[in-house]
Amino acid sequence: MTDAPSPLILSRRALVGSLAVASGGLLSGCDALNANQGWRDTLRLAEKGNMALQRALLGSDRLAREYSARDIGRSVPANGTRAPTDADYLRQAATEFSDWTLTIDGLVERPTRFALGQIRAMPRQTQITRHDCVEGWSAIGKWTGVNLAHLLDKVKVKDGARYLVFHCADTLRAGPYYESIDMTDARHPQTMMAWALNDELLPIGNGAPLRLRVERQLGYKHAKYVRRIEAVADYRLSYGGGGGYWEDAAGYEWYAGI
Ligand SMILES: Nc1nc2c(c(=O)[nH]1)N[C@H]1C(S)=C(S)[C@@H](COP(=O)(O)O)O[C@H]1N2
Ligand SMILES: [Mo]
Repeated sequence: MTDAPSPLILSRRALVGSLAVASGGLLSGCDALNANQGWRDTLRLAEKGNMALQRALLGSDRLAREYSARDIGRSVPANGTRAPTDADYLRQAATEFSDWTLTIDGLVERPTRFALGQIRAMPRQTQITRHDCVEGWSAIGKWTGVNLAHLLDKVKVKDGARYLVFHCADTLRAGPYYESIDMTDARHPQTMMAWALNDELLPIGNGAPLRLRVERQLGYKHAKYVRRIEAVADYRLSYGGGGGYWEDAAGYEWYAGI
C-alpha cells in the first residue's frame, strides 16, 4: 500500500470540499444539500462509472488507508441520528443493550439471531481509519468489531444473494434508516460490524451497540444502530428502491466510493 492518495480519491475529496465551501460552511446535516438540484446532478454524474472505475483501477481488495494511534482525533462527531427516540431502541438502551440481537436472514441457508454478547466474543479486528462525511468533514477513529465475512460464513449466504440490506433501529423524517452494499464490499477485509470506538464501547451517538464500517465509501453508507442484515438478490426491491435512506430521500448515489 502507498500513502499517496489516488487520483480518484483526490477528485472525490476535492469535489466534497468545494461543495462544502460553495455552500458557505452552513451545512448542519446531510439534508442541507437536499433541495439543491445541482448537487443531485453532480452526484449522478460522479456515480457513473465510479464503482467500476475504482475497482478496475485500484482492485476489489484495495484497502482504505489506515492511520496510527497518534492520528486519532479527540472524538468522532455524532452525525445524522445522534440518539434514536424509537421506543424499542430506548428500551434496549435502558438496559445497556443487554437484549440487543443482530438478525441475519434473507437469502442465507441458516438465518440466525446473534446476541450482542456472542458478537463481542467473536474474533475481533481493529483499524484506525478516516470517516468522510458528504458534508465535508472527516474524523479519524479506531474501530473494533467483527469482520462481516466472518458473520456471513456462519449463516452461509446463498449464491443468489448479491447485496446486503442493513436495517437500522432509528427513524428519520422520511422513514427508517437503512443502507445496502454489494458482496464485494461486504467481504472486503476492512468491512466490519463495529461495537467499539477508540477502545470504548460504541457511544449511542456513533451507533451503539452495532454499526457498519465500510471503509471505502462515504459516511452515509456506514449504517448505525443495525439490528438486521438481510441478504437480497436486488436492493432495488427494498424500501424506496434507492438502496439507502439518503439515496431515496435525497438522490445520493448508491455507490459512494472514496
Ligand atoms: N442509522 C443511521 N445510520 C447512519 C446515519 C443515521 O442518521 N442513522 N447517518 C449517516 C451519516 S450521514 C454519517 S456521516 C455517519 C455518521 O457516523 P457518526 O455519527 O459516527 O459520525 O453515519 C451514517 N449512518
Ligand atoms: Mo454524512
